[in-house]
Amino acid sequence: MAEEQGEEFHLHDVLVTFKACLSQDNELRLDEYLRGWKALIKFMNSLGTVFSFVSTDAVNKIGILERLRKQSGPGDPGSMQAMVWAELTAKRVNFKMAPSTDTEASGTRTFLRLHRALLWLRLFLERLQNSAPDGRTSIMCAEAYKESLAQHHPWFIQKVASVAFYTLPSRKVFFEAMHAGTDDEVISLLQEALPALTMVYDVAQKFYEQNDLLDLP
Ligand code: 1Q0
Repeated sequence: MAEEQGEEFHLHDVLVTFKACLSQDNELRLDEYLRGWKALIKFMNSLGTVFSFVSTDAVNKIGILERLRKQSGPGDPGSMQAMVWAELTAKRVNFKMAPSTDTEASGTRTFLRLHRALLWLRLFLERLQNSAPDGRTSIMCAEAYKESLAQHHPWFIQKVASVAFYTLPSRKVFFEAMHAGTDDEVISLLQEALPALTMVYDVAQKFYEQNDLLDLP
């Protein structure tokens, strides 16, 4: 379990948390997953207020899942898979309509939103890890977005996001904000973090795909 170190973001926390996300039989532990997201949000907030529209939505979705975790009984294994099965059995998942309030939102569709964002993160970090010292974070971010989240966002959000990307700090500032040492040390930590993140992503993707849940409104 990653202990968050004060208010400061440490790339290492994210690595530890995502590594702890999967049990031996590939059950995805929701508490660890949400803890990983919270560390990422902390990082994003340290980059400035332009991204508050992104973090507000992500924080909201984390909150929905945390509330559901608290409501679950003592016998609940606390995995994403268990949550989805329970909701499907109770017919809590709406396949036709988006929820009009947070309390209506199923954990299944809420998790899917974070899961899609995890693909963005993975594609972005892959680019960052392979980037030259003068690489532009705004371009890396925009490309990763286009290949992932943008495909699920309406035109208006895509426009706002593309403007926000221009305000991203430089690669140098990014690396420093990760608090993981020299550039080489940041890169080797990213090299370690990416497979962990990818495994978590792949387990969820396969599960949602097998159960025909990838297009939930
Ligand atoms: C650091 C740069 C951050 C750039 C983030 C890229 C994503 C931008 C676009 C997001 C716009 C979100 C506005 C709301 C959208 C919702 O409509 C949408 C759908 O929800 P719903 O309920 O209407 O169906 N929500 C989502 O798609 C969820 C989006 C959450 C995005 C969360 C991204 C947070 C990322 C934070 C980590 C940054 C760390 C970077 C490097 C870390 C190094 C380890």
